[in-house]
Amino acid sequence: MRKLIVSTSNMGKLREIQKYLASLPWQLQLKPKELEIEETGATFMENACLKASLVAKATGEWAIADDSGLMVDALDGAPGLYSARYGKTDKERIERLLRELGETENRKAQFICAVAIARSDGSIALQIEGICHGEITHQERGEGGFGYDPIFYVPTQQQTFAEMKPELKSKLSHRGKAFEKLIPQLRSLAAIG
Ligand code: ITT
Repeated sequence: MRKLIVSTSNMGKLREIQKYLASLPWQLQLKPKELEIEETGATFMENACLKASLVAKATGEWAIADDSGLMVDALDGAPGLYSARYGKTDKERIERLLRELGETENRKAQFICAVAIARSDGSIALQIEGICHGEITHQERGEGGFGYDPIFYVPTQQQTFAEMKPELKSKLSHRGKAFEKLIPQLRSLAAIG
């Protein structure tokens, strides 16, 4: 079975990625801890490609990476590419976002997820993006998920990501949309061997 290194340090992301790829004939392995990749790209996709490519080259195996972030309309797209660097912990990041948004009426936001898969030589084999539209709540709601999930509300479900059953978030989320497109392509790649 071909190995696929998951290039992430985010355990919430890892859990979700493992579920999406569970039925595929790839043996997943977490990237070595000491491999830290600086996210110097100008877009989510550039960062996903960087993370996949450098880990593939360093390990000599195929690698998958996900670069994601929350873009809030009233904050001109912030925190965006800096979503992970917006504070030191999930709690700090959420508090900062709610503070900066204050009582602003326009709460519209999008979660973006860019996924890239690199071959063992670092070249990119697949790249795909998913988007989920929603709104930022006034306070945290729900206990599930990770990251900004307690403040990302999906109007069609009347729930935040953190209030949803994991299966529902998996389907609707930015990551879910990206993997929905990625899985058939990844299946073909695995079949080619
Ligand atoms: P990597 O090692 O994979 O880079 P990271 O946490 O640094 O992990 P990103 O650079 O992609 O990941 O930053 C994304 C930020 O957005 C980070 O704070 C995540 O916790 C958050 N995030 C990403 N996907 C999310 C989701 O589905 N729900 C809530 N928050 C999410």
